[in-house]
This record gives sequence, C-alpha cells and structure tokens, in this order.
Amino acid sequence: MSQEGEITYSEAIEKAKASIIRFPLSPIRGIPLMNYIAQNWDSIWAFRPDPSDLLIATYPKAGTTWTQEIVDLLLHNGDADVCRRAPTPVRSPFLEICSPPPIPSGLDLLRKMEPPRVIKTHLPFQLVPPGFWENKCKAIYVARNAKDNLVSYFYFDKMNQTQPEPGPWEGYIQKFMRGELSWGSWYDHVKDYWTEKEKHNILYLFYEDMKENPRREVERIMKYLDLTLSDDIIDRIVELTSFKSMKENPMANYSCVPRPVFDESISPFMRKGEVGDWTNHFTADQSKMFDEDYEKQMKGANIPFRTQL
Ligand code: PPS
Repeated sequence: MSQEGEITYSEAIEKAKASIIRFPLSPIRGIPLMNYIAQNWDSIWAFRPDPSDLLIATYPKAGTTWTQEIVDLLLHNGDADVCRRAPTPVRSPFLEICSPPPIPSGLDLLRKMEPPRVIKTHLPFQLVPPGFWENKCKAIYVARNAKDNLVSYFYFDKMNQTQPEPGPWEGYIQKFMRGELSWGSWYDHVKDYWTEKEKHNILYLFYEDMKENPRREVERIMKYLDLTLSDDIIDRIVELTSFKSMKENPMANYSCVPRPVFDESISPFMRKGEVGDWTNHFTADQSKMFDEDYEKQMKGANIPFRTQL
C-alpha cells in the first residue's frame, strides 16, 4: 500500500466511509462472523500459505497487535525504522478481514506480499484454512484470561463501528458466555488451540506471562522462530513493544484506522494494556455468576489462566 500511486490504508478507509456500518454477523459452520467475511468465506478457506509463513492466532483482544510487533522486530533484528515501514495491518495482514472497497481485504494484501509473511487471524482452530497445517507453518497462539479479554472486547465493540453494537455491559457478559460475539466462543477458541498445540507445533502464549516477564516471552518467541539475537537487541525489542512505546508508535497503535471505523473518542485501541482491569468492571455478583459458568465451560481443560498477577 506504500507503492507510488497507491492509496494508503487510511486513505482507503476514508474513501469507503459511506459504506461503513455495524455489519451483522453471519454464521460459518456455527461460528458468528462479520457478514462480509462470511460472504467471502470460500476464498478465505482456500487460502494456501507458503510453508515459510507464520500464523499469529488469537481470540480478539488477547494481545495480537503486541505479538505482531514483537515478531516483526525479531524478524528484522530489532530495527525500529524498518518496523515503521507501514501500519500493523499492512505489515502483517489479517487473513479473513474483508471490508468495503477500496479498503484492501487481508487476502488482497497477502497476494501482494512475498513469503515469508506474518499473518494474523482470529479464526477458531477448525476454521483455519487447512493449508497452514498441511504446509507445517509455524503458528503462535496468544490467550488472555476471559474476564480481561471480555472487558477489552466490550470497549473495542463500542469504538469499532464495524462490529455489532455491544449493548449494555450486563447483556454483553451474557453474549460472551454464550459465544455470540464475533468469532464465537472464547472458551472453545482457547481450548481447541490448547488441544491442537502439540500436534501442530503451535507456540501457545499467555498475555499475562507477557506482562509479567516480557523479556522471557520475547525470548521464547525468538527461539520458536529459530532466531538468535543479542541481549542488547532483545532488550531493545522489549522496550519498543512496551504498552507505552506502542501507544506512541503511529505504525503500531492503529491510528491508521481513522473514524468512521475506529472512533477513539469512545475508547482508544491502545486502551489500558493491563492484567486485572476486569475488577473495575465486574460487580461481585457478576463475577460469581461468570466464575460458576466458567467452571462448567472449562471443565477438564486445565489451561493455566491467571486473572491477576
Ligand atoms: S485485536 O483488535 O483483536 O487485534 O486486538 P489485540 O491486539 O488482540 O488486543 C488489544 C489489547 O491488547 C492491548 N495491548 C497491549 N497490552 C500490553 N502491552 C502492549 N504492548 C500492548 N499492545 C496492545 C491493548 O491495549 C488491548 O487491551 P486493553 O485491555 O483493551 O487495553
């Protein structure tokens, strides 16, 4: 999108503004997806990655952008200038996203890139195009505890004018618990990738671990990518991917998505970046009800989530 004569990502959104609406959801194999994605499902499912491509998979709001930035810096030896060559969704396309033209879809952007590419997805495991596993692509999955994930998604659905209206907080909790939000059930999402991680060599990370010890997690990603960077460069990557640095970085803070898509006067994309913000939103009764349901939905899963550090 940066080649001469081509419009930028932000300009494309500006041009498409009359077509921006809160798109309804439409199910694909039982998973509610933006109807634009559902309409283009066949080409998404048919996508054939190169074996050198890397997939970053998450439930929405689990730490995708953070991980994309870490990976880009690792792949470019910590070179901050190179990693400011374009905004996140252009450097690391969002596989299934489809928007009104001329906003490029994820597939449009991927077609213009040479492998190895870093590809973002929110698709649950069963909807990931099978080419990723057939070609033995590496994949990083990032999971975030349900309560903070839910809070972050609530604010995002308020500000992202292409997502369904979140409605009041109390009802939003119910929709999350019933798996009715875009990309479906958080519970199934985190469990299915957990079950599949050994079979497909998926690196399964936790947002809370990244907050607790970012250096340790950056090193884990580095090793998974078969890279060896100096201690100084790793330190630099940790600094460049802190919440504060990324919030100030126009190529990592989603300021490339202007109104009318992201209305940051409602809530910024880089909102708080904390573990435990859910305590500021759940009442004691809501927390109890959520925990009881959580026990049932996560029974036997044994995924070591932490809601506090
Ligand atoms: S998206 O739209 O699904 O791709 O969003 P995603 O990037 O997965 O998640 C956004 C939340 O991640 C927080 N974030 C960070 N936290 C800590 N450190 C860094 N560097 C960082 N970058 C993004 C972002 O603030 C969102 O969380 P909340 O809780 O809403 O602040």
